[in-house]
Amino acid sequence: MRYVVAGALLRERAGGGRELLLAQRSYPPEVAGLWELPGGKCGPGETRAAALERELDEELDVRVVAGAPLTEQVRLREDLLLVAHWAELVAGTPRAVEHQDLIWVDAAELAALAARGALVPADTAWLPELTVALDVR
Ligand code: 9L3
Ligand code: MG
Repeated sequence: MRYVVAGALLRERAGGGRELLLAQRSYPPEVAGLWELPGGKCGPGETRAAALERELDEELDVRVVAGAPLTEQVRLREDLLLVAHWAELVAGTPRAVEHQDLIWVDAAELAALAARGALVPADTAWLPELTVALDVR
């Protein structure tokens, strides 16, 4: 089994509450313009944590430490499983190196994006877990 690992980065929003980083895909055409948790494929022999830390360095130019996995996993293909981990930002400010754009969303903004079909379909599996994390106060 090969893995694609995506990162859930949370931060405190000024004025209260939490927000989640979403990245807007620029390829392939089926999902270009849709928002995802950033990440990518694990290399051969690479741990999922190491792959996530490398991918977010490449895609966002930040240093992160991968934390616990989210519960939901999504079968993308017979041999490809999409997983997500919480990630802690340790250095840098995310910038869109490979994506069209980045946004930080609260629970209501995440729900609004989902309602208009603006999320990468596979990533909607994490909506319940992400919403709970964003709603904690
Ligand atoms: N994918 C889906 N949701 C995500 C990520 C990071 C990736 N949050 C899918 C899109 C591609 C495949 O996984 O089909 C590999 O991702 P990438 O290496 O193109 O980012
Ligand atoms: Mg990627």
